[in-house]
Amino acid sequence: QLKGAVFDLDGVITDTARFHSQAWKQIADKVGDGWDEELADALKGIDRMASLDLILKHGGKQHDFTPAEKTALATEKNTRYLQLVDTLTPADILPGIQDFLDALRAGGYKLALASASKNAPRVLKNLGLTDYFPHIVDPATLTHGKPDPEIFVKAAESIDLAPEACIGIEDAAAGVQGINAAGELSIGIGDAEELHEACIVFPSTAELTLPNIKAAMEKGDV
Ligand code: G16
Ligand code: MG
Repeated sequence: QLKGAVFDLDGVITDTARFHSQAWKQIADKVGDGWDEELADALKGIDRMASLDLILKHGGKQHDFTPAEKTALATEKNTRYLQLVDTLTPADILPGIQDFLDALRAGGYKLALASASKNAPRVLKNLGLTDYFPHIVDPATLTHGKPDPEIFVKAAESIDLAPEACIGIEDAAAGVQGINAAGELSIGIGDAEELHEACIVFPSTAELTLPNIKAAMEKGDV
């Protein structure tokens, strides 16, 4: 019996990946590092300092900066990122998500947010979705990032549910792995091949509805 839903933010509720990419690319350019789409994809769901480490490693520059310099680069990225985040409005909620949230709420499901982003409350506020998510896992409390199940386990705990009673929704393969390891029902949004580990995959958030989830479960996909 499903009683709750655990949401990833970036790529599920709204597309902040383009802002992360834009802000990180400025840092990569500044340190004379290369940038490509593969690197941008690899940063999805990865926390801020781990993202910087990946970017520096990509350009072979992982040993060129002191911890203090790295903190300054991450802060600079975040300042730029927040300028971009503050352009978000409710029009930037991904297709179908507002209706899905309303349907879940009407159905008595509990909602929790499992985002690696320390800026998640600000993003939700700009989208007008703060009231839907009284339970947001604070990424500062985590010892391990995705694909570790920790964030998804804590999200279920925050809404007093067993993981088995929750669906988890993710657009990143690492996130899907975390949801599976937490014991939740994983729903992937995006490419079926890339997200082949998910119990159910929908090509986009537009297909993310309770009837579609129930149909997939009855079909025995799950
Ligand atoms: C998001 C993004 C990542 C980003 C991370 C941390 O994760 O996908 O690219 O690095 O948050 O963000 P911040 O620097 O704002 O703390 P998620 O879990 O929402 O997909
Ligand atoms: Mg995501």
